[in-house]
Amino acid sequence: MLCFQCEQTDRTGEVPGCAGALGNCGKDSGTSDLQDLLLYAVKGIAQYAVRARDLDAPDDEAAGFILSSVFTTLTNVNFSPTRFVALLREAAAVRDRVRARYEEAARARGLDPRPLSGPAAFEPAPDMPGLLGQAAVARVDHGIALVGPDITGLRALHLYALKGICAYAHHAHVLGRHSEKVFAGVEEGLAYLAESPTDANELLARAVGLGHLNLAVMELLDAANTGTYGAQQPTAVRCTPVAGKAILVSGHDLKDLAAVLEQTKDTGINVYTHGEMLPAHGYPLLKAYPHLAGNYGGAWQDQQKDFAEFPGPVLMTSNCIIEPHARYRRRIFTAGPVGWPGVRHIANGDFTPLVRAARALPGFTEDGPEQFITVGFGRDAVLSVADDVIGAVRRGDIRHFFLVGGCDGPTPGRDYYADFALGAPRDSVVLTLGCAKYRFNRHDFGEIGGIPRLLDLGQCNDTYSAIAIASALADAFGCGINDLPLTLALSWTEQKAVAVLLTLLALGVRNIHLGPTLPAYLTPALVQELVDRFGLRVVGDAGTDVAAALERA
Ligand code: SF4
Ligand code: SF3
Repeated sequence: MLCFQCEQTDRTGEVPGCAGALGNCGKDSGTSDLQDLLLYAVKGIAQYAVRARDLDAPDDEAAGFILSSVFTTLTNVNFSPTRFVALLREAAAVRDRVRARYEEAARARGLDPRPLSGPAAFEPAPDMPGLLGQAAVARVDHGIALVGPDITGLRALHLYALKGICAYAHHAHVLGRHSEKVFAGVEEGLAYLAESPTDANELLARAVGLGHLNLAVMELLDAANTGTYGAQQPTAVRCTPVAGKAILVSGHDLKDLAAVLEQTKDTGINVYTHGEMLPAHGYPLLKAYPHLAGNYGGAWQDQQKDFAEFPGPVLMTSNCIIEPHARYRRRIFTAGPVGWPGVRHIANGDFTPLVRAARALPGFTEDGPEQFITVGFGRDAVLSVADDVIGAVRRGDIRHFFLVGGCDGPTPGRDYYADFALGAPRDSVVLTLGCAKYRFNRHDFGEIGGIPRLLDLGQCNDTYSAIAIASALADAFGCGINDLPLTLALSWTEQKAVAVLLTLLALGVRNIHLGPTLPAYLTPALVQELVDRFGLRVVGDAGTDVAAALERA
């Protein structure tokens, strides 16, 4: 096992990365190797898929499989080795189908179809020892002795950006939104990695290209969410319980939440959101369910305490899951890409077992004190008051915008983001998204001329809103995004944040404060490159960074 894909990775050894029997997230070595092998198999599908698509014989079902199976390998998504063995077998079958399509399309055009080598020729071993024996070739540092750490790091940057892109694209796909451009881009990116590229300049240029691809995906996801559930509206969300039976839904998947709400209609069971599900309360078609009762707990790293204390069943619809404690192991369920050994998985959208568990569990016996947080400042809501915002900037009432968001996590140094947001001057507005906001979203930031000083744009999945808002402000002021009085402080944990970072870099956004540490797979030379080209900076002292941002503006 070697895994260095997330911010929690082990940095105590000479070479960074989780390499023992267990990663810092709880992923065991066998599961990690199976994940690597699945990615290898998926690269093999992509090799044929690119060729089939070039011959006008795309297999969009295979593309959907690529999205969902890559999603399972993100940090804190799936820890179940049996799921990976099944996915490996399915990947081989999907590859065979795509290969047959390619061969048929080639012959139909009088071409001679060539069998491909590398991942495209991978055949999973029949048993677990055999599969684990195959994993060496799929390791993320495979070939490092030949190509060195810089190329290995750039390949990793690619792979992890593609993981983020696949996760976001999967969320759009389950809501019925996909595009040929996105499918083709994902397939091309994976097929490129299958060739073990060695050109650093090309790898860097392609990394920026993945940023553009992710922008297209974020736009697709925005259209999927708003097209299905309406545009987010500012909404006060109760963050204390009400008496009654209860279900807690965590992760990012709005469709699963909608299904749970529908299947608990008129049952008397209340549904609460946890972690990244909080922004769901802002969507008109979701908040229309009166039993969407409120938000419970904090960000994902608090789940062992939150879930243990919650008096009902819990559903994890996407990242981030951590090892369920005995206190709630029998009442937590997974759905979609998520898995944990021994935890009940609901694959078909029928949440009857969850509802049954809610009926059998006590629920809340009394109401908590009334407390609210406000969410729902998606692009439509913010841009509907754009004239007020622009006027406030012109009058000097708003001096600066800070976007403080991204992932939260258990590693030290993340108080930086709360200090940064809370340290922003009274004449500035703080935009936030992702789960990092739980460190400061219960604080009363007040208003500037009726405009709330804290605007929650939504999940990390709602990055398109942030980009649309920044672009609209830049247009209004007749300048570029970098010329706006806007500073970004990004917190990262997993691979979706890497995709978002590349999108921002692809858009030319400079001087992003990234932390709490930089990705371990980026060598000092690669970091220097990003600093030189994009002004990327690692977070320092929050007060100093806020002051420096104001100085630069
Ligand atoms: Fe380590 Fe992160 Fe990989 Fe888990 S996902 S094994 S914590 S690098
Ligand atoms: Fe959070 Fe996992 Fe990334 Fe969606 S829930 S931001 S870390």
